[in-house]
Amino acid sequence: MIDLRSDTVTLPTPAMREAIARAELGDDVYGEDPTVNRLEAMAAAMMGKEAALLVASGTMGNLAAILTHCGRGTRAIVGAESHTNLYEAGGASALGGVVLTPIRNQDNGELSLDELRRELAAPEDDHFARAGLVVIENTHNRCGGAPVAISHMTEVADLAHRKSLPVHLDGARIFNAALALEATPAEIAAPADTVSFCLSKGLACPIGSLLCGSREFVARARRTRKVLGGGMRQAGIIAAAGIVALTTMVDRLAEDHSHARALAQGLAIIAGINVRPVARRTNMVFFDVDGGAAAARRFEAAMRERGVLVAARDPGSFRAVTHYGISRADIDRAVAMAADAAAETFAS
Ligand code: TLP
Repeated sequence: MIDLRSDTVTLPTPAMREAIARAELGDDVYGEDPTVNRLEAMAAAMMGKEAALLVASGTMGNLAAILTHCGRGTRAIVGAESHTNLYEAGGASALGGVVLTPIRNQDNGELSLDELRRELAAPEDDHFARAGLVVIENTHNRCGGAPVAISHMTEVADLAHRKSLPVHLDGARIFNAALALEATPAEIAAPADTVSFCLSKGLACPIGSLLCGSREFVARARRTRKVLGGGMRQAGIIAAAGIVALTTMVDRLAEDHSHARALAQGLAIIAGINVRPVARRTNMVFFDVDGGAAAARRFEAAMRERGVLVAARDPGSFRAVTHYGISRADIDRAVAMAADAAAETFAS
């Protein structure tokens, strides 16, 4: 199978398996796992923050961030299309009593600054939940994997900070953003007070994300992580793969971006397939097929029969993600199979 559903399907590299087997371990709840401590120090340095905390997943990283920043009954202002708003099972509300206030995302992943200004201008009034946080996402998953300009992030942060509100960056794919924006991860994270990023997407680790921020914030987030049941013991097993990822898997993301460009170009010339344009493509291709939901179902099944998996999104639309383990030959094959599947879909 050529599995393009997500970069989360990546399997660990041989070097990761080797590092996992040899990892020096301790009890991380006591702060005594040397491999976790090494990974957290590396992550903090790469993000330009004082400290970092290893968590089980991107969802846990964002949740721990929101619960640490926000008190019960406060509002986190998030993009309507953001992962936090749509795909994190309402955790911040369910577990932290935090109200998510969605505001519009532009097609390029930026937040509507007008709506943000309006939200932030809400008067101190007992009717309203107090604002506690602004969340941004880069790269922006649902907005085509678009890298969001640092200048925009700075504008958002300036507006938030003027109201003494912190900013959290969901940087699940911050290394893809860095590559596309020709910037360092630290430059991208700089406008935000805290940032989470994932080891288990394009970097191919089996598990793990890091939440980074000031020493004081991370100490509080460590407590939140414990509350969430996320205090792990010999977590160096996870961290060992993370260290391999940060040292060997970042530069190769360029290959994924070039594969995504090739895939987008290949799909774009197939009749009945419409590729959603993005200004700077990272590792994702969003497309829809003519004929609505029924045609889309036929297309997806025809792709599956031909050994290619893509993720169904909104009715009639799909996402394909390139990643470690997908070669240029796989992309060429996926395009050929898509042409075939489209011909079958629209013939019937
Ligand atoms: N995204 C997954 C799905 O949940 C949609 C994917 O396949 O892309 N932030 C962003 C921007 C993400 O894309 C994801 C995962 C997360 C956070 C959550 O990470 P995990 O899956 O580790 O909890």
